[in-house]
Amino acid sequence: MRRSSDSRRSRPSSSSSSATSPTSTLERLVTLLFDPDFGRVNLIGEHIDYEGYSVLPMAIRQDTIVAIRKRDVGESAKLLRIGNVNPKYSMCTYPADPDQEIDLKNHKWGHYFICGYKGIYEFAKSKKADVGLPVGLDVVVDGTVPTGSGLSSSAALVCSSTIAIMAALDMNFPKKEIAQLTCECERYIGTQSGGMDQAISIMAKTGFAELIDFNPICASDVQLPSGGTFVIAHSLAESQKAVTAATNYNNRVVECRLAAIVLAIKLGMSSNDAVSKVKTLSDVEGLCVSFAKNHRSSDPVLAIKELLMEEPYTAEDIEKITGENLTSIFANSPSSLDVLRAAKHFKLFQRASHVYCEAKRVYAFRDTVLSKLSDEDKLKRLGELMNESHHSCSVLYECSCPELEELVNICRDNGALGARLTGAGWGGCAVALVKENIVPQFILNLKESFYQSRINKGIISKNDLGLYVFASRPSSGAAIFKF
Ligand code: NG1
Ligand code: MG
Repeated sequence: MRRSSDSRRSRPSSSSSSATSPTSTLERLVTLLFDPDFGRVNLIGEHIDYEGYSVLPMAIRQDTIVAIRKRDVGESAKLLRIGNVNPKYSMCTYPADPDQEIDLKNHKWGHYFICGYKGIYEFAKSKKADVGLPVGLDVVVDGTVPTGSGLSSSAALVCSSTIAIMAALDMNFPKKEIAQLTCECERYIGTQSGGMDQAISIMAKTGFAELIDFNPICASDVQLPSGGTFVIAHSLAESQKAVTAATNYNNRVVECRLAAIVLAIKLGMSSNDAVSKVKTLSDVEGLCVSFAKNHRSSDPVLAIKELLMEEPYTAEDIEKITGENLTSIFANSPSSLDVLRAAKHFKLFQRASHVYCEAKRVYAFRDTVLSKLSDEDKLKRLGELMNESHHSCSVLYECSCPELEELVNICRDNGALGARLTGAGWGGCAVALVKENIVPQFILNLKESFYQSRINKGIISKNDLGLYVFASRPSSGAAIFKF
């Protein structure tokens, strides 16, 4: 787990820094460019961004910083050298070649930088921007977003790397375009992510949560009711998404695609069209209107109740419906083929139920915030929606874990209005909505009921507790500081 939060808090100020002062390599690098990018906590809307549905996250104060400088002469001009202030992450070296392949079988933390590096060159090429020949880059990364915690440390690193490279190469693109490009380039790591983390990392504003829509990416400010605070607590189970993708994250993306294809066929689309055109469950929602002719509602949840079976589907079951082998449906996606190799069956009904209901909860959350209810009643309703979201993640999407279940229950037992896992799940953090006036006591209770036994077992140190449980206000998104 991470070192103490204060270990890198003495950043040099712009006035005291100078590229020529006789400082250590790190300090000299840091004087060139600061680029903090913030972690995020998702308040509601889990595992639906990659299905095209809106989500509602906010940025948190924990951040990732990338310091960067160009090297355009000698041998260094051929290399990307990526160091980390945290000794747990050893130096990574790559060729200064935007066309390099990322070695997915050999996962390294520096690969996230390369996602941004490849992404920015590709984007610049598509915009016909003149970037000149590749140059070497010296990079140092530091950060306080806990890794594998569902707080989007990966996206914070990809986004801050991308922006740092963009600035080092004297390029500048609008925020919406950077949000889109970072969402796409994180997929080089092999996870089939949606765009939530990158969008909020780039577009967050202090004081607001954001409703993020996709296709195209768009963020609308959501002012949360007063009197409530979000407390984030780590379950101490680390979720290594890039390593477990085939059975966890990417597995769910594949299941959703299969659910969407099967549903489209059941709703009357030809199998050829369904296989070639339907990518997400949101693509199928419109077809439910024709289903509605014989039913009272075009609600996709009613359609799946009638058209999908609750028992898990085998590959053969699905192939009978589609008339095509699953391996040929996913032939262009090596990470999906990994999923097919690892999966025994596919829970199409459960995954689709989660996605459609969770998508509605996001709007119910936003509508509650905008409603005429008193702040107290708003908070109560938001808490209920968070609890419903957690239940769905846990039971239908099966992305919780015993540690998260324990933590969420402890949050509720100690007065949270609502509590849920946040981020991909399978470990990582929970977020609880807590009345402001009980926050200090609430955190103390969590320390006693959840963390003390882990401190006793030596899993974490008492001094680091503040890293694992904290209250957070909505913070701002990424920024560039040039020196
Ligand atoms: P985390 O757990 O923060 O990596 C992931 C995805 C999101 C979203 C959530 C689940 C990435 C970079 N992020 O978040 O896009 O799908 O899971 O809602 O893959
Ligand atoms: Mg991540």
